[in-house]
Amino acid sequence: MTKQVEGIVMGLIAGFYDVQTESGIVRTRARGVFRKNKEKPTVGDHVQVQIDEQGTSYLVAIMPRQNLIGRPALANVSHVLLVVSAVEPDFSLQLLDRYLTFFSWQKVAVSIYLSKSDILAADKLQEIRHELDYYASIGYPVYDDWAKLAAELPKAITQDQIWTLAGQSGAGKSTLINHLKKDLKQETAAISTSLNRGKHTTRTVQLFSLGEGFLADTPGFSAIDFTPIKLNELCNYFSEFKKASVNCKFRGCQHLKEPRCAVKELVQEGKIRQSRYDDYLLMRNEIANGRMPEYLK
Ligand SMILES: Nc1nc2c(ncn2[C@@H]2O[C@H](COP(=O)(O)OP(=O)(O)OP(=O)(O)O)[C@@H](O)[C@H]2O)c(=O)[nH]1
Ligand SMILES: [Mg+2]
Ligand SMILES: [Zn+2]
Repeated sequence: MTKQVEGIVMGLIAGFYDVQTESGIVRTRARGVFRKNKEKPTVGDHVQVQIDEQGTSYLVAIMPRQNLIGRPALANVSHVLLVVSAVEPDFSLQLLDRYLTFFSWQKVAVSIYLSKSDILAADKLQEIRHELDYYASIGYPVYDDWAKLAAELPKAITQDQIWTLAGQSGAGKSTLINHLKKDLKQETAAISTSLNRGKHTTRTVQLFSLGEGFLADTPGFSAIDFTPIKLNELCNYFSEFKKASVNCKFRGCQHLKEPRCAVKELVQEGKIRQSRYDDYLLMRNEIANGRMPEYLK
């Protein structure tokens, strides 16, 4: 008798999909129909798997997705754990703002983890902590201690939620996942110092069970494309701008040259970070020009 089971795609290995079902992992191929429809099952997808009497299984249906992010892609992400390194690669507010804005646009919540705080001089570290306090004040939980994260994360990941690591290559995503799940041994590697840009060691997306849901390791991705974002909606993805904008004189204020702009007033008072505002202007330019600047590629 043929039976049909539901599950979540955990990983992709040489054309096979590993699907977590109630009765364990099923390694299966996908029906040819997906190729014809230019659809592709993706890690994180909720799927239906058909298993016949001989035990042969086929992935036969993909349930509607909440979202699809990254390259390689991950589906149904509810929360990002963004890993930013204090050094190697250097801490970058600009890159942090890029990630936060991008994920805000994708309607994905973000927590920030500062890695490599153990190898930076105390005064420099203090500066970074001070910067991150600002991000905590605008609603992003910040961690710089993996032990604390390891204690809280499993409780935070609720039923079937998919959380993912994100951040620059070499930032320490796989290292963190190794800390979080001692039995996992994701490959980590020293970053190439010549470029100060991580060497890509993680090449595939894979889900690991954690708490009541999943945590995904992903290859580092830092080339974020803002061009699909509508220019006049960008300001909505800066949470503190959005909050302040109810006090702007004009509805739909873009916080540029408009009179009585609450966002610009807060920037002048030092209550909104100048760096956030500058990054907002840079991203606007990028969207208006339809391409990202060369130095960020
Ligand atoms: N001292 C120190 N080294 C770290 C820390 N986190 C990561 N590293 C080192 O940084 C290097 C890169 O770490 P990975 O975990 O491979 O980085 P990744 O973010 O997974 O990189 P990709 O897979 O390329 O995206 C490795 O040599 C790690 O040992 C940390 O908190 N402290
Ligand atoms: Mg990695
Ligand atoms: Zn305004």
